[in-house]
Amino acid sequence: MSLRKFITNKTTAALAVLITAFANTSVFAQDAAAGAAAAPKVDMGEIYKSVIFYVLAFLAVCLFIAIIGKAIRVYELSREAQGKPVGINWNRIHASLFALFLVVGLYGVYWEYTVHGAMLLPDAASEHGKKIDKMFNLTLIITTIVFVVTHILLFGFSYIYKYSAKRKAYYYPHNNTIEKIWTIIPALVLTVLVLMGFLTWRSIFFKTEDPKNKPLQIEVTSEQFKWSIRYPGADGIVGAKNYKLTTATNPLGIDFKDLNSRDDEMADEMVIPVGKPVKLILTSKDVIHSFYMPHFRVQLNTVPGMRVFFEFTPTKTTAEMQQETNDPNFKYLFYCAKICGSGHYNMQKVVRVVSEAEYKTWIAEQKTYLNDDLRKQFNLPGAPAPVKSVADSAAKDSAAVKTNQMALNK
Ligand SMILES: [Cu+2]
Repeated sequence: MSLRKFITNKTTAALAVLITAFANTSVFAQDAAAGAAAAPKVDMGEIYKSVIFYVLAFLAVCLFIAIIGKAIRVYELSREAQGKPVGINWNRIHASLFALFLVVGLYGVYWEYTVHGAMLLPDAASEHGKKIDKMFNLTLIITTIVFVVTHILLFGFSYIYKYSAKRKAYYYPHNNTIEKIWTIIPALVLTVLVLMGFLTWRSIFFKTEDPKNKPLQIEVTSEQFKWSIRYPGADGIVGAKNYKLTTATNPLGIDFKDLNSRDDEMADEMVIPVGKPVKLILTSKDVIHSFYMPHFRVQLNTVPGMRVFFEFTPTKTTAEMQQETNDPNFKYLFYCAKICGSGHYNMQKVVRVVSEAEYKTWIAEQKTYLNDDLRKQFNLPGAPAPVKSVADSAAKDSAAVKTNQMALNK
């Protein structure tokens, strides 16, 4: 059997299988429809949920395309046999598809910018965030211009210079001037962008602390799958921590021997006064997480065994942002932005930016991490009655019981 015949036989066999499959499905559908008329309702929507339906639909589309292809081939072969010129000019069709792709693609760019562009975050709510937005917008403008121009040239040239029997291609292998232009211009633009990015990052990250406007320290500890927030208390300093001190009563491993730790306060949300610098101290208990505050343009990894710092100044209160976004339920949040395990999606906490007065009222209501249990554990003054006396009385009691028993045994 020749190869051609073999392939034809194979194709026929495959077609037979497909046709049988279709016939069976339609019989099945008719059965189902008949059943629906007599018996309780059969949900026809269920058929559209089955994988087999989509597999068959895909095969049907493939079959349809194959049939069209074969028909065109037969048309071309018959023209060839009759000695007529080629019926379909594929060069023209391909060139037109390039032009169509350009128009549809450019509309897609426009659609992305207008529809999805509106879904971008609102203006930055922090001082340094404005600088980041400026860099982002500048990069986006430059890359968009380059993208649009290069694609018009790419697809436009493919259309304009499609094959034509009347034209002879000009052999043009090399041009130094063009090489120089398309090497030097992108190099210059990229150098400027990288340098600007570097300087912007340096101005955000490396700041000298203003002694007159000391930042509010807030420590955030990540763990699977929650955040713990620690405020510094009246001394303004978040105290020391040691992972070896971690217990059920002291989950953050705070070292209460350090005087700075004793007044540290716990909070269920992050409340910060507007217009005041905040210094975040970020750390992790287990794996690497990523502390992410999108509205403030803050994102840093939290790394176990390391303390990472970041200083920023919020510029808009939650209330102002609610007005600006026209959403009375608007809340700032911070999230985990690194897939850290099964409960990752749930790692978020509310951030409230309030006036200085509101902040003072709120912070006065927060409880300290140091409690009676921890006072006892660290032998600190103010602990409830020492453990010793309780143990003593228990020992006395058991001694008394023993004496009684001995007396009874006699
Ligand atoms: Cu996570």
